Amino acid sequence: MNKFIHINNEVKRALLTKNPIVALESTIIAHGMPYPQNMAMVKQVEAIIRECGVTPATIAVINGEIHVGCDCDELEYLSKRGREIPKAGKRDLAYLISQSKDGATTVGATAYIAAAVGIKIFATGGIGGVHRNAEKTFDISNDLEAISDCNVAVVSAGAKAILDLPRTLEYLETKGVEVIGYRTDFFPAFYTAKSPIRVNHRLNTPKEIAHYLKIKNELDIKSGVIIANPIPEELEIKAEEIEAKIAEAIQAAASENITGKDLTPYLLFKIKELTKNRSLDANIVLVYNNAYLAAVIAKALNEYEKELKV
Ligand code: PSU
Ligand code: MN
Repeated sequence: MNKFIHINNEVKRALLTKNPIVALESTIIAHGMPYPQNMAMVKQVEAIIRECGVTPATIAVINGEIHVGCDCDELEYLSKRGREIPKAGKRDLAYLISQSKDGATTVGATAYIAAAVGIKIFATGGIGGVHRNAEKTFDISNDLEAISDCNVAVVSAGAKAILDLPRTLEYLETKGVEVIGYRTDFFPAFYTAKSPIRVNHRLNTPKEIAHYLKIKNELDIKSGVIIANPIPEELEIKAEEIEAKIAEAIQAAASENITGKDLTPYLLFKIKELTKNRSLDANIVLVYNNAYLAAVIAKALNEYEKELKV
C-alpha cells in the first residue's frame, strides 16, 4: 500500500521521531461545508492541533496519490473544488488511484489509511451511521464497518443527528466498537450535546482515555473506538429546534430522490439553509472541540508509549 501513499515532510518527521499525530478527513472539507468556511475550518483545526505540540495529518487522494498531510495549496485545492472532488469511501480508493483521480476521503476511508501508516487518533465532526428508514433504504454508512476494522480512535461529536442514533449504536455494538463518552453518559447528537441514548462507557480525562487505549492495544483488540465528545452546551442547537429542520430536510431528500453517497452532503446543506447557517456554525465549533480533544489524547498516549520504551 505504501507505494500509493505520499506522506508530507511534517508528518514524516513526526512518524520518525515518534511524536503524536492526529489524522483528519477530507469529505468534511469538500462535501461537508461551503467555500471559504471549509478552508478557514481546516486551517483552524490544524492550528489547534499544532498548538498542542501535535502534528495534523489531513488525508485525501490527489491526482491518484494518497496524501497523508496536505500543504496549504492542497487544502485550498480541496476546499475550492469542493463537490467536484468525488467523495471517497474505502471502496473508491483503488478506482481513484487507478484513474489518477482526486478523492475526498470519508471517515471510513481515512480511518483505513491512518491505521495503515500507524496514526492512532483521528478527529472529525460526526461519523456516518444508520440512516433513518434504513429498514426500507438499507442505507448504513460504511464508516461503521471501516471503524470496526481499523485500530484507530475516532473523536467525534457522536453520529450526525440526521441519523437513527439508537440503531447506529446497536450496529456499533454488533461490530464490537467501543463507544466512550467523554465526560458524558449519553451519546451526543452532533448539533446537540446530549441524546437520550447511553454510551457504553464514560471516561472523564484525556489521560484516562489514553490509558484505556494503551490497555486495549496490549490486549491486542484491533477494532476501532469512538470517543464521543459533546458540542459545548452553550453552543449547541436544542433538540426541539433542530429536529423539525432535520425532518424537513429528510422529506426534501426523499421528494428529490437523493440517495446513496449524495444523501449525507445533501442533508447537511439543506439543514444549513433551513437554520440560516446556525447548523454550519455549530458544525465548525464541534470540529474544533474534537480536534483539541484528539490532540490532547494523542499527546497523553504518546507519553505512555514513551514510558514503555524506557
Ligand atoms: N462529519 C461532518 N461533516 C461531514 C462528514 C462528517 O461534520 O461531511 C462526512 C464524513 O466524511 C463521513 C460522511 O464519513 O460524512 C458519511 O457519509 P455517508 O453517510 O454517505 O457514509
Ligand atoms: Mn450512505
